[in-house]
Amino acid sequence: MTQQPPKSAFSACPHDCPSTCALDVHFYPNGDVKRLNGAKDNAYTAGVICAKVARYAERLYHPERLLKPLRRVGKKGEGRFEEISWDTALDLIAQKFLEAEAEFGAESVWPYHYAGTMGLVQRDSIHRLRHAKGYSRQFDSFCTNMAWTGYVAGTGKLAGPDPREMAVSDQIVIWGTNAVATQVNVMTHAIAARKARGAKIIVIDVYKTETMKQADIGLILKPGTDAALACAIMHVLFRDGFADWDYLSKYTDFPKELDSHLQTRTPDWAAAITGLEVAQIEEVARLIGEVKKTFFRLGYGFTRARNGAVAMHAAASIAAVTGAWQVEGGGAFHNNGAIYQLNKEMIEANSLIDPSVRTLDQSLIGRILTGDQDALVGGPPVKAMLIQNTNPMSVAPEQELVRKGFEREDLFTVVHEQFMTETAEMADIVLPATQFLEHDDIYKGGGHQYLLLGPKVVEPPEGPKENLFVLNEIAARVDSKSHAGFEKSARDHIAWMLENSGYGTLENLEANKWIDLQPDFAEAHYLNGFGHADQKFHFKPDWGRSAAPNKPAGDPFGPWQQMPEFPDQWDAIEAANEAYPLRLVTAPARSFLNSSFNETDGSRKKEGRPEVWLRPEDAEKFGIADGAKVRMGNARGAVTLHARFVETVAPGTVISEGIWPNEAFEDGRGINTLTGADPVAPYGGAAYHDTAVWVRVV
Ligand SMILES: Nc1nc2c(c(=O)[nH]1)N[C@H]1C(S)=C(S)[C@@H](COP(=O)(O)OP(=O)(O)OC[C@H]3O[C@@H](n4cnc5c(=O)[nH]c(N)nc54)[C@H](O)[C@@H]3O)O[C@H]1N2
Ligand SMILES: Nc1nc2c(c(=O)[nH]1)N[C@H]1C(S)=C(S)[C@@H](COP(=O)(O)OP(=O)(O)OC[C@H]3O[C@@H](n4cnc5c(=O)[nH]c(N)nc54)[C@H](O)[C@@H]3O)O[C@H]1N2
Ligand code: SF4
Ligand SMILES: [Mo]
Repeated sequence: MTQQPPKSAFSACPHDCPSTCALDVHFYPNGDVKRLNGAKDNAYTAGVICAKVARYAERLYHPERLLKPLRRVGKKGEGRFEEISWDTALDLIAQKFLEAEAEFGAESVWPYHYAGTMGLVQRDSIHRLRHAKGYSRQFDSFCTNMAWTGYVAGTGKLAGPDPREMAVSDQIVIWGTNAVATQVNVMTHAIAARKARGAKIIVIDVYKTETMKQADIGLILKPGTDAALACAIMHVLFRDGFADWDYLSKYTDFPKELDSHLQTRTPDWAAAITGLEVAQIEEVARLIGEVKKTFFRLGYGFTRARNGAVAMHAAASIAAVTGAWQVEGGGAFHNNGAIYQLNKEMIEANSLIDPSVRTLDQSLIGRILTGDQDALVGGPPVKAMLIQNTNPMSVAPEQELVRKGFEREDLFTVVHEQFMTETAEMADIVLPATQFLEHDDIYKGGGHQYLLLGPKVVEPPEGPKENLFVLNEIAARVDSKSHAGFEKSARDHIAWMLENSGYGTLENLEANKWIDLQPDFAEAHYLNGFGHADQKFHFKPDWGRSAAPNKPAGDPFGPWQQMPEFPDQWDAIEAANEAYPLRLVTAPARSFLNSSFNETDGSRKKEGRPEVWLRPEDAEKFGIADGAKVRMGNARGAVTLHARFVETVAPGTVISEGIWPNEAFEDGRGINTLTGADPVAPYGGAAYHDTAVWVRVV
């Protein structure tokens, strides 16, 4: 008798989203996946997930899924491939990697990855191959650098109050995150607080997002001016007696100096910089002063600028002026990365790291592949790549260079993917990958405090293989140093990591689905002191030595010596000028997740077409009509898309939502043609929302 498939199973969302939802997977009687729901018994997910993941069956059973290894037969990027067997593919990859190593050294091979899956086994096993071979290392700079650096500069630690405490707050400030689109569960808890206790929701963004539409108060400021707003808020707090001096003297480093520094950072001063009204700033400052139980939910969006770390630090500082950190439902939360403390030796083989091997910045991939000596850190050219979990031909900045790099005939590129992305199209070998429901993995939350199991719940179609398989098979063929991690299945990896991190057994996690790692109240609210050696919150950060998580060895990046001593507006952004009169923000689209889901019809229909949104009065200056086809460009390149009039965008600002497939643009050039890769001070990162452009009628 064949076994009946289960009606439901549990899993965890693998996508790069702070919510890392706990999922219930529902099946048809034939065992096919029907629908995904949010787990009701998980206190953070609380039964709610986003629409794009709820309809995951569309992605899982997509007719265009990659099912066979492919070898390029046409020219680079032409899209002509022939099917080959896994063995042929793996042997060829090994041969090419060994050739590159023999001729140019192991550093000429660059395993390149990011966060298509956030599963710790399937995402991070690539490091094991890297370290076992001495292949080039990767500095992760797409996403978190400015945000984490700025937050940790203040708190000394990447953790904060229990995010579920939002539900018991009296006021929630959602700053620089479009939570409705990017982490829906923030809204679940914020709305619960509003329903239960009339909590006010304040949203700070550069246009009226879906999140702002749900707010009691929305502040629309010019991009890159958040630190000015934060300073003026703190000015009012000090001026009007809302500063908690008992708290300040016990828990912070230089409160008196901050107070005097802020004397001139008045609401008038900030209004001129931010484009806000003085009265708006005064009102929000007063509310923050009066309501101690204010929860600041600080997102990534407002840090994707060349002054982003300063902006994050300034915003986090507000809670230290009011002492909101002391109360339940108060404080400033960004990410919980520091609470996990996992032993990843078996996955990553960190013991095999040779510190003399160079580290390449993932955002500089365009410069690296086109031979920029600075970007190559003086080492050999990159001759071979293995790419997993990322789509750099779309998501990386400076696309014109990225394209030129991938077009190189002497570059051997392997892309392991679920779909024929624009990066896969540039490959010499394309390998088909499993999706998360088809392999085992374990996930940690960024926006919450759970460690969650995501077990394999369905069989993959014949063909696609998990990342772990590919890495272990390549390792076996390229003379790598031995490491026990190459012998383990995904389940064995999970079990080893759990047991060696003090989190019990896999069987235990299987029975409980997740582990709640929330630190106790005093620790989470820094009542025992902040994470710095002096246990204080730092208003005056040591930017040159800010110990951001994952900071590579070496000097800080960019013009860090010019960073302000105290929270302040820092004029490091790519300012508008005569040639580039508008400032572009490339905000997320609700139905895409970075470039994921932009292959599904459901998501594409919801998003429409690539557009640039701008105020009618800004459009008028350039003779642009609503709906017109326009070119938007700068010194890095230009794209073609359609204009839309939106009254509720900050003046002088244009918004383009979503990382559309390049082919959705008329001339095949995607939005990251316009964004810059220059590393942001003091710890790198790409300033995706900080771009000066012109817009013209075609
Ligand atoms: N639907 C969807 N969900 C996603 C993603 C997605 O692409 N789509 N991406 C995922 C990933 S990888 C991440 S890291 C997270 C990021 O999620 P968020 O923390 O939300 O960050 P961003 O998506 O960069 O941008 C959020 C908001 O910041 C605003 N913003 C831009 N510049 C400024 C500024 O100078 N000041 C202020 N106050 N606001 C500004 C943008 O307009 C946007 O509304 O979301 C994840 N979730
Ligand atoms: N203009 C602009 N650009 C941006 C941003 C922005 O706000 N604006 N945001 C930036 C940010 S925050 C980030 S994090 C980056 C993210 O950029 P990426 O890390 O590239 O994220 P995704 O687009 O989600 O692409 C991940 C790819 O991984 C694949 N994948 C998923 N699971 C697996 C798996 O198990 N195995 C394998 N082999 N492949 C898998 C998916 O099919 C997908 O094509 O983009 C950045 N780019
Ligand atoms: S909200 Fe984020 S974590 Fe939750 S299901 Fe959607 S993409 Fe996944
Ligand atoms: Mo991200």
